Amino acid sequence: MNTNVTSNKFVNEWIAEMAEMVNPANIVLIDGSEEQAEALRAQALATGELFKLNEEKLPNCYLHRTAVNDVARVEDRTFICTSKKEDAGNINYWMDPKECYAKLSKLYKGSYTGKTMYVIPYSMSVVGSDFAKYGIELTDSIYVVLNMLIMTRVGLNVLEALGDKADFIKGLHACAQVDPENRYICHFPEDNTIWSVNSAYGGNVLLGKKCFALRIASYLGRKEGWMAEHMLILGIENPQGEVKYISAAFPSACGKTNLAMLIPPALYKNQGYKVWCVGDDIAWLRVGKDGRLWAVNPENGFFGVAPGTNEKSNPNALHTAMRDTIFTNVCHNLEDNTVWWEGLNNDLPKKAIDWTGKPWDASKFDKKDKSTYAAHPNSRFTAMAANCPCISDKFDDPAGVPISAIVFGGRRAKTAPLVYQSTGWQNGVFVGSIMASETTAAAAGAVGVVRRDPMAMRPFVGYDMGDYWAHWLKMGKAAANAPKIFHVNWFRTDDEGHFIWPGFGDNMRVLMWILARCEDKVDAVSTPIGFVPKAEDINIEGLDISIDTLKGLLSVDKELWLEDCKGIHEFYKQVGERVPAELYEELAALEERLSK
Ligand code: GTP
Ligand code: SPV
Ligand code: MN
Repeated sequence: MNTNVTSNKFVNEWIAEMAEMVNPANIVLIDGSEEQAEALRAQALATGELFKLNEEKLPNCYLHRTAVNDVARVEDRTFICTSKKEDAGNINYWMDPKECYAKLSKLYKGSYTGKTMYVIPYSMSVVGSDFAKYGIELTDSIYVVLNMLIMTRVGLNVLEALGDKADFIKGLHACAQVDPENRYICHFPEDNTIWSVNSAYGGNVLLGKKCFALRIASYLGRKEGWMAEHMLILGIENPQGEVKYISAAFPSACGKTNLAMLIPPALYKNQGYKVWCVGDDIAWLRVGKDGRLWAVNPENGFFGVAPGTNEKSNPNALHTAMRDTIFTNVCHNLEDNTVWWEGLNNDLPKKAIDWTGKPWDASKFDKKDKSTYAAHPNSRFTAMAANCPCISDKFDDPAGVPISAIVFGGRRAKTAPLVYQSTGWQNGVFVGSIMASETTAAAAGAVGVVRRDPMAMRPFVGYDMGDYWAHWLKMGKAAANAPKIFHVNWFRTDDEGHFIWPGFGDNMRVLMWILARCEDKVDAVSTPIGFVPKAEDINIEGLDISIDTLKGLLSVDKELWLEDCKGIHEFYKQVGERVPAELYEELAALEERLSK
């Protein structure tokens, strides 16, 4: 078999080595052309890997179902394989690289027999830009190829840009038996290598995304002096046409895609405000010559949560996903060969197939019982950024956008107020390090349990968490005009468990306060945790909530916070010896202010 599929000898040698292990029937280089993609789609339709949806209503859209046991990232099967265990740290799962290669080699052995090896050359960020990093993913899955074609920049120009260098991330994926007991997502940051086996789902197998653009990239960023973060990027344009950019880190399924594409409430829209989406999941940030942090979205598409997406909550995402989209694990509406999910609308399809492939009985649907749902709670759409009605004109700008504010946030039923501002970079890093959130369906395991998720990066830091915080502190010193750091919580609930804040588009009201703070246009109340808005400075015109409700949302309960501090101590202890002293100082100072 000819393994010389490129003109780069390092790439070819690696392909030959991997091919010898997995034993493909043939090797196909993905060139990024529409003809090749169309032929692959036809093949996937013939085998039932994809279903073609209604061409009139959903042009060029497809449905895919994964195995029932393969519907989310698997954090306890995700490993960082550094030669020294302490470099992966206490929060990551670690395996010795040699042992891991040996173990996984057995699982890969012969796994492509009778199948094609697809070679996907892709770039994270604009090809040839300062931010760009290149990867090659080998996979036996057409679904993975078609998703990567949407999510990353794929094509022969990537190989041209790579030239004869060995500077690329080597990704090997095999579906194998999709066996959950032998599922492994392993990262070898010292070797620029990712090995994924026995899964065919999203974040486990689209190796450019979490594996490369966060875990490997965070490792590289520390080494090279930049940052890879689990952040959306959006621009707010004022009526004078000036755009200010905000990046925000929320844990998985906590509202990044929604915030990134928000529609301004009438009160702002009527004045001429506009919101532009640069990215919905990942940001790479570098210090610019002006001392500001400049960010790009290294991806080329959105892998968004379907449930809850509707004409009211996120019309931009819905419109983005109306063409050229691959839907995964949503409900197949047989009435008109379209798709449906919980929270799309109230028209439960009468004739439908649920996400597991079985006929769905709408009469048994019970909102309180997830087992009656038609779509999986972590069902997703893979859609092109270029199809997004509010995509920023800076999306393809190789320089990225300058960030005015960094926003952290999570799902907290009680403790965290609607918004607060840190007192400076170091305190802001502390605020990020103590983030906590209720777990969601985006990862396998229990849902709704509060856990620490610093910077929304707990599952995605490719090295020791303490070192990661130290890197954040260092970046603040390197950036003379670093962004201001804030924290938000859209998810406070009342005694019946209902969300108090309306959320979605109305979150812009909070972003406007954040920008006003960045421009020193509004003052604030100093509290033990940081600066909180005066209630009258959050515009609630046209909303159904009173100023007293808003005051409640902004309140800081010292007892709850002191209780939370215990959890922070525990977490810092777990992170271990490399927690920077500055963060312990911040924690002690916080406790002192709370106890006064
Ligand atoms: P990942 O792609 O997993 O990283 O998720 P994400 O952070 O992009 O989350 P996404 O925007 O897809 O939102 C996840 C869920 O949270 C959806 O079901 C949304 O409907 C819901 N959600 C998003 N924003 C808000 C909000 O402001 N308020 C409330 N109550 N729910 C929200
Ligand atoms: C997340 O879980 O944060 C996602 C989806 O964005 S996945 O690509 O599966 O990681
Ligand atoms: Mn994400």
